[in-house]
Amino acid sequence: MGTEGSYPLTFGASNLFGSSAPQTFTLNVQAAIPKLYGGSPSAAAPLSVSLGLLPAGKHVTITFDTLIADPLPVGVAQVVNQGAVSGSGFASLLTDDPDRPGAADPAIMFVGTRKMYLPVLMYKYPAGPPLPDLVVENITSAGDSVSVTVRNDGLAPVVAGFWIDLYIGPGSATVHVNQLWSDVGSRGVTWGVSDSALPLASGARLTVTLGDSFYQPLLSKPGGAIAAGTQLYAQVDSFNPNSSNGAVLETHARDGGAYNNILGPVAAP
Ligand SMILES: [Ca+2]
Ligand SMILES: [Ca+2]
Repeated sequence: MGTEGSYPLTFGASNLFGSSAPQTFTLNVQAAIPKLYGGSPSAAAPLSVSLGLLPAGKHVTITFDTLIADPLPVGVAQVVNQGAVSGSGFASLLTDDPDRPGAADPAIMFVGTRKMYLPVLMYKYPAGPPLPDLVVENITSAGDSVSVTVRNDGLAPVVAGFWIDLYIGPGSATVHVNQLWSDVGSRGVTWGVSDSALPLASGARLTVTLGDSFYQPLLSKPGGAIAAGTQLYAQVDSFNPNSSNGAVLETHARDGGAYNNILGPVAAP
């Protein structure tokens, strides 16, 4: 399954210079440089696009077809880029992704490879055999470091890899699987828990931390220090594009119990 292809990246820019005369702007975009797991970075030449004369208060949206020339590293699922708009008489401004909250977000394009990171397992158990049951035990933060501890409350070990999402000050609570931090807010952290932590035995805990071996920098935007009182949520087994069970079939999914994979809101200290 290749990830080469052409993807749209959309930038927005507004002339917010009030009643001043129309001005000429230029959008400058650097080619994104994928770099993960020691892969060699490569980049196309930066782009500079004249936006022409933009009257005060007018908005322009520019969509690029982004060509991904080489397969993305396993685990990389988004292309992130941000332009800068320059003109005369002001410092360059960052572009905004119009589809995301905030006024100066980088454009993020999910390219559908996240599902490649973990094996997709098909379960066809009849009711009965013991299953795992993942829960989030706690979220701890201090300054710009943050950790999430998960626990297996089920009677069987977790043998498949799974995702953990941390939501930092989301616009709304996360309530179900496949609702990732980037779906409800602009700051968050993703971990991909894989082989070195498995199996996770019945009763066992696992703590993941910003920057550890499970941390997914290209799927994360922690955004620096977490202010006191910021609402934090975490979801374990948060993602599987092919199943509402996540990557791990748990007791509540099979037997119809309440979904217990989300902790929050927890106020940052
Ligand atoms: Ca669970
Ligand atoms: Ca699950």
